[in-house]
Amino acid sequence: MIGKDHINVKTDQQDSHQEAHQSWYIIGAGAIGCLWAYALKEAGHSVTLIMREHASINGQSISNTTNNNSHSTQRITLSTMDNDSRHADINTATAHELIASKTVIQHCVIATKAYDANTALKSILPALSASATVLSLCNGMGMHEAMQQQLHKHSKKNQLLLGITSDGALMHSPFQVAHTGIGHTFIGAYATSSASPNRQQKITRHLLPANFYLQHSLQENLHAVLWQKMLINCVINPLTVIHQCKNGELFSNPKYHSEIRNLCEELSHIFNTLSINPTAISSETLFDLAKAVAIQTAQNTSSMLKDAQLGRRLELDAINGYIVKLAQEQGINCPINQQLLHTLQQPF
Ligand code: KPL
Repeated sequence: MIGKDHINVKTDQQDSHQEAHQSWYIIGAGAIGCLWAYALKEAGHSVTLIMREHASINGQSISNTTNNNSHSTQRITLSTMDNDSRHADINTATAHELIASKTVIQHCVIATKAYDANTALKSILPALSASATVLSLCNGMGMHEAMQQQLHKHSKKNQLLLGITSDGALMHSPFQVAHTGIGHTFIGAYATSSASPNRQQKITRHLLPANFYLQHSLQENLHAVLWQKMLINCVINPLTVIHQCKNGELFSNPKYHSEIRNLCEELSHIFNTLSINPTAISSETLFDLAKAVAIQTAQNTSSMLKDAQLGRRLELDAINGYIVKLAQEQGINCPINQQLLHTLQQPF
């Protein structure tokens, strides 16, 4: 059941000032969703995790605690990089409960799998304020346009922001998350909205408090950062599944190098032929970028390998599948990516 303090209607004017206290709603209680829930709560905000009707995480069903105000709560435990254990109690609710209690959502994070992002957004649309800010932390590409369309159909003043993060996070069990790599999150607008550039900048600038635990910065042109992360994911994610190895081993083991180089060659060729960025990327640069990220996250299991280990659907459509789609639309050969897709579509 949702109580009154979830109700949080704000005006545009309030929006443009940094607020000491905001109410944040997060969809996706995976590693990144829980990391952000912890960080926002620690920064003094109220945080509600929006759960599925019969929630389960990594195959484990979730039971909530109901506190005195009859809110459902969950305790998030975060293991920090220096082996400290920190806790944050956060509210939980389903989208139905929020809509039924006439909650108005002004700030929302979507941290689901890429293939769930649009459905997740749809589920909370009736509760979104007409000037809400939605921050997508999803991996991959291809789903943002549909999200933007949905949001703008709801209200032209809604703002879709993307957060491109290199933070490493690992879920040990439901709501028990480890921060396994200190990364950085670049945040910027997906596309220009009907809000004036000034208002848009203010929303983004004042989105997160100065004492926010996770490193982040605003990025005027997110396109280049988004694509760089995407290309790196196209290298590390599928190959760690195929070789069943952690990120670091992919590059520390020389027997994988020629395969990585061939994949980088094809990816950079597609990227440059499509003129995605004004600046081309060489296959050597892509190899070095992917290697740097793999070393930085050496002990991490890539998100795709984790999904494969848990028997979950892989985010192929938003990563290598998206590249294949773009290449095929323009008649560019992409046999290596096609072969990767074919291999990864088989059960592991
Ligand atoms: O984003 C990642 C993922 O696992 O999806 C990388 C960069 C590969 C780090 O694990």
